[in-house]
Amino acid sequence: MTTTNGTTENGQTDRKPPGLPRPLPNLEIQHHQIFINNEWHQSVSGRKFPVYNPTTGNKICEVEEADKADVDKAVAAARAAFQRGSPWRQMDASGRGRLLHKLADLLERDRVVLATLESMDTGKPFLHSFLVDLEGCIRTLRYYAGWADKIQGRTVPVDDTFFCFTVHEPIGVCGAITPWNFPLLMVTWKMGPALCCGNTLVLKPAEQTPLTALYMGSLITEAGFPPGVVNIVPGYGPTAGAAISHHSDIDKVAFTGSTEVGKLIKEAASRSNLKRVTLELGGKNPCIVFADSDLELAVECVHQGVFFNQGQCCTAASRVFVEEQVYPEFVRRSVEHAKRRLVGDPFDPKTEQGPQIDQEQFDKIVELIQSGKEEGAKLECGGSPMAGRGLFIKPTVFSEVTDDMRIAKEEIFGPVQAILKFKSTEDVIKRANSTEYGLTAAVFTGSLDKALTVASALQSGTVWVNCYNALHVQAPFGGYKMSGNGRELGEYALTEYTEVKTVTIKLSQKKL
Ligand code: NAD
Ligand code: NW8
Repeated sequence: MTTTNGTTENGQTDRKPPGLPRPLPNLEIQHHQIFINNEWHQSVSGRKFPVYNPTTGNKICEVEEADKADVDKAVAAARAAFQRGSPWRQMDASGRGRLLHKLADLLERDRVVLATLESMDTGKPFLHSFLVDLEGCIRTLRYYAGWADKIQGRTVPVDDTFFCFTVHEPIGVCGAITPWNFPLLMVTWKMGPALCCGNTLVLKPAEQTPLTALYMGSLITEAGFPPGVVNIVPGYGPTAGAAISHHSDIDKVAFTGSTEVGKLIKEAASRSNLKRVTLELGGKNPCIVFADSDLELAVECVHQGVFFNQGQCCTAASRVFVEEQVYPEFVRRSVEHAKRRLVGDPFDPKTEQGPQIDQEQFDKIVELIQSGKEEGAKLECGGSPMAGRGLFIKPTVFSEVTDDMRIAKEEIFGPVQAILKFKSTEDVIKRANSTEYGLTAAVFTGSLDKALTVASALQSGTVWVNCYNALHVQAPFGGYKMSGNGRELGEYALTEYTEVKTVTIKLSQKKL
């Protein structure tokens, strides 16, 4: 097998230049059952659910459908694996790091398989799966592998009749509920920190896209994780997902998805056992383009920012505010970019945009495009599905968008760019902040002063300056306001997967 750097597995240099990775044709689906205790299980109910390829509409396979009874089995396995004295709890911290590195090695080995599966399941271009999603997955696992033996408590100076120290302990059994837009990447954002801190995991992937998470099950076993440390329960949200959020023997749940479901998760946590909750929800992310910016850079970044992953990103650049002097030029160039965007077969290396994930999302996007037309935004290009092509939607640009329009307020999660105009910095800051969301924002300017002023004023978990989607595994990611609670990635994520124990020892003060 050839690796990405153009060497073969035994280290010899390949004769051919590395070139582009190629997807695997006719890939057979090997893993479609429930993964508990490093074994594959059928569902307790005997039910299965279908998984579709959004590009063709064809059924890929059926997957065993987990429900509450299966979640109970998975939680019991995760609890047993977390017991004091278990192999996982006895393992030294560096051992956890070695296992995570081994898992990353296996993802590298099977990178083409996983990228092919991800593209079959989501419709995202294969090269994006390979170069963005899998790259992010591998980096995330390696980064948290490195943390495993560097998680330390402190000694705390209290008065000198005590000795006081803290221990950062794993929380226990962690639930993870992940979305369909970055199926495997979101699994690693939860699995990496959960496992490096010594927790055990019950993971429910999105029902639309469970295949890469299930494949990970086989790699978890192969890497040598003890049984029960990772358990994977494919199934629907209101059944398997709710069983996790309501479970009284799950100590923490991490969720990525819609704000609506995020609220249900927190409510379920409070009604059951007050499990810790981290949420990564949506955004209506403002991008502010000043007249003094490098306009071509801004146009290109914002274009990728809104259209990347078929527009299905929590970070999507969905409100673009452009300063009035450059507004017409920005719109003109953005339309040019959108018209040039290649929509088609995700397995064609030239393709930049595939289909939307499913009929429900497709209908929601088409309805929001319609609302934009009716509310008086100017349709510059696109504005409709690709005729006769199922779930494909043309890259769509609206100009003359105003703050009250639905396309300026609601998360569209589709290939729709809304361009608004602004006059003054004070005005645009207010407008950018007037939303319940606060996930990401971007500023394009040549002025350091403007960049820092706006970055400081925006209520947003991330602010990008002269760049977009610049995610790094070392840097925390998460939302202000209703975009979420807590942070993923970076050192900050470790605090979401540990409890702090304070141990205070009274010194006898006897003369020795
Ligand atoms: P969703 O929130 O319903 O799904 C995300 C995950 O939550 C899935 O695993 C799902 O099975 C699970 N889930 C659903 N209902 C649940 C419940 N009652 N209890 C526990 N878990 C439950 O998202 P969706 O319906 O697939 O998409 C709807 C909208 O959500 C999108 O249009 C988009 O605006 C937003 N979204 C955001 C992200 C993100 O990355 N922040 C990802 C996907 C979708
Ligand atoms: C984790 C993720 C990344 C990474 C690189 C490039 C473009 C878009 C995304 C992205 C570790 C290292 C790198 C992206 C990923 C997820 C979301 C939105 C954008 N991630 N990337 Cl939700």
